[in-house]
Amino acid sequence: MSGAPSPAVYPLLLWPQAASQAAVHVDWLIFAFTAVTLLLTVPIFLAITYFALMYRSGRQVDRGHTSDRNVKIELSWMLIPFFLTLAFFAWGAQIFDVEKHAPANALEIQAIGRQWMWKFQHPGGQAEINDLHVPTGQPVLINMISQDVIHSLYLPAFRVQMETLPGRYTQLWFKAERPGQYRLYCSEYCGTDHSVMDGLLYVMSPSDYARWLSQAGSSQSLAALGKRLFSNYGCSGCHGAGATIRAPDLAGLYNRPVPIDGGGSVIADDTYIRDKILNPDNNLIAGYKQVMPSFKGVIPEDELMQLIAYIKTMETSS
Ligand code: HEC
Ligand SMILES: [Cu+2]
Repeated sequence: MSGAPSPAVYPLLLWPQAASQAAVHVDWLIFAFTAVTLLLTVPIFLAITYFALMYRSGRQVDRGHTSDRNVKIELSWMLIPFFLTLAFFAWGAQIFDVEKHAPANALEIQAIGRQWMWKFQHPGGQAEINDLHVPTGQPVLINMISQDVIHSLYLPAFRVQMETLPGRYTQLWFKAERPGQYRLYCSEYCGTDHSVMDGLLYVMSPSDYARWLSQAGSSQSLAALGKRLFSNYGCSGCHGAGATIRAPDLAGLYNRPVPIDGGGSVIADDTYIRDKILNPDNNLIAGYKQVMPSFKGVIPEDELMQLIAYIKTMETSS
């Protein structure tokens, strides 16, 4: 692969080259904020030094002071820095907002952090440990969770970082511009081997990525794997067609509001569905008797992601 320097050559890159447009924006924000901070602090330090020398004890100078106040000057030194820093708030909030909303056409990759490794699953069912392959030119959304303690997925070349939490899905997204190899890290201290919880991010042209997928060894897509689990774990016995137990139809469930027993509703997102499988007693659904067994300690995180991938594909029958 060409382009980016091999990580082995630069073990510690303090400011790795930006590998996406978004990363360039973040860099501009950092540059500009550093410049403004210097603009606001350097003159003060210089003035302090100057006055300390000028009025040091024993020096013959005029130490009388006037009682004149200049309201304009006093207002200006309060209001100018105030509005300058407020502008940075707006700028930062705008970048934050973009980072929070992945484009709809994003390629969704599932990630699991655990002591001490990363596991990634592609929509086609390909899985990899610590390393991650992605294509250029397409937004990549990483949906992640932790299997134990808090970790954090950090992609310095893209200036993005997100905590992985036990029990809740979090996301980050980026759009790679140039093929190359970049580093990925866990950036949340997570125990003895935290320092080796890292890997390589391979950014490939779409055709190279397609070739990589085809030889990465997967017989079935994530959703197809989930479909098999759905019958293996007996879900289909209650939720499938022809079930004798009255259980909700999961078709079209994803991202829809679910009415909750006792009023209100919750959106059936990934975290809700996962929680329902592990703790069915939470959020009882209005109009149903709770007979679903808990699958806590039974279904591991990677299979939960496969089940959810399958539930997402279930279309309404009507
Ligand atoms: C013994 C029957 C039974 C089995 C087995 C079962 N469920 Fe359920 N499930 C239910 C019932 C009944 C409800 C609705 C009551 C409740 O929990 O509020 C439900 C609710 C759900 C919901 C929430 C549905 C909604 O409309 O919000 C999801 C998601 C779900 N189950 C998934 C699964 C999965 C995945 C499996 C297999 C790992 C599974 N269930 C196994 C009976 C079952
Ligand atoms: Cu970690």
